[in-house]
Amino acid sequence: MTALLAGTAFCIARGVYGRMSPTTVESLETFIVDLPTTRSHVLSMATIHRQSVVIVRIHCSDGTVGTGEGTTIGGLAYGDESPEGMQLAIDTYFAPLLRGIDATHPALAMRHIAGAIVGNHFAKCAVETALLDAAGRRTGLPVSELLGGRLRDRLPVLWTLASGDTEHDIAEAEEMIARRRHNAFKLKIGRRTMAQDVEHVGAIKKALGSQVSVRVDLNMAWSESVARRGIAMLADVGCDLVEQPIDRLNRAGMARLRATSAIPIMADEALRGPQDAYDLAVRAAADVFSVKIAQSGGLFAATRVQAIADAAGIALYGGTMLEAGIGTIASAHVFATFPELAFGTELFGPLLLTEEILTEPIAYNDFALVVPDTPGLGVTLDEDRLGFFRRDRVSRATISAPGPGSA
Ligand code: MUC
Ligand code: MG
Repeated sequence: MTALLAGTAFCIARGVYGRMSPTTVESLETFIVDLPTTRSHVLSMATIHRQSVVIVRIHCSDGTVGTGEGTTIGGLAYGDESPEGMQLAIDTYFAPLLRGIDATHPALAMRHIAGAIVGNHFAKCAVETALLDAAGRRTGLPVSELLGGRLRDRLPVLWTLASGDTEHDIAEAEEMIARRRHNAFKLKIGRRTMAQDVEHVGAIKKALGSQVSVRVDLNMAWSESVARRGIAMLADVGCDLVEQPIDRLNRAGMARLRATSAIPIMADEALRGPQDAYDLAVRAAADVFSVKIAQSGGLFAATRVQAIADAAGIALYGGTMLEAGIGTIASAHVFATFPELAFGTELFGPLLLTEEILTEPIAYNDFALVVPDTPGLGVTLDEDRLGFFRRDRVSRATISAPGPGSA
């Protein structure tokens, strides 16, 4: 392992044994891009009007460049890593560990990182994505094939209704159905009283009809006792699934709610990687796992969460942190390897943003996302758009432009 990481490797080249220089990581580049959302997105713990996306680029000695993304929701309102914190962690702690190491073994490189850095799941995911993108571009393989092999080319994608207004949500859903973009909807609730929320869900379900799946996400807003009554009432108005109704640490409570619920309970915030997946499975605390690559600690870790769910008979759903194009496609490559995806995905992040940062937008049609089959992630950033939306654009311009009175 040391030899593999050390910058040279003993290998077979053109049938002759010899020492040759491997491809190494030369440098890492990070910057934050602030992208407005198409409307305010109201969650129980935050209302967002923009997404702040950390872009990571890994430059390798063979000229290959891999790209990753680190994105969260509402600064520090959802998780314990902020965009600014991710950038600082990558620049200060990840970059020195990665510079000069063999870039052709992403899993080994990430093991090296794991040995020196605890937690920081979102930052790890961004770096791992960039390493896998570079490896895919170098070998000519899509990331889904590097992860073990894709089983599907299309992923069903639902839409989240979170405008904060029932009539607006109904109109938005009807438009999505008419455009054949989404035919399942997740409603963000937990801000209002439980009775108001149930009424909101019931009105939307009634307007959309029995063919359309309506689910809810509480983002941990309820106590266990409110959840016990609320889940029963949601089931009565035709809701299909309840996501993370109570605090992520109250796993015994999740198990109690699940034992009596008529509709499936999904774990989201409670699921921060394979160990949580195992514990939730042992406690029978969830019917469904929302797998998120960043929350899991990376793409490889997300596939391990899937394996645990599979062994425990837990259904799967492909979750999002409302990532832009890079994070969304990285997630899509992972979910394309899942044998079972009973509840589809919510990979609509780029569609909630006013700005496209890819040269070719992700293809969405007939209620699904099309997973690219070209090398690496299969998407390319639009440098002009990035240049415009980079957070450091103004400060860089200020620094380089001579000010009034300067010589
Ligand atoms: C979450 O908690 O699931 C996913 C979709 C959405 O609207 O918010 C995210 C976060
Ligand atoms: Mg959720």
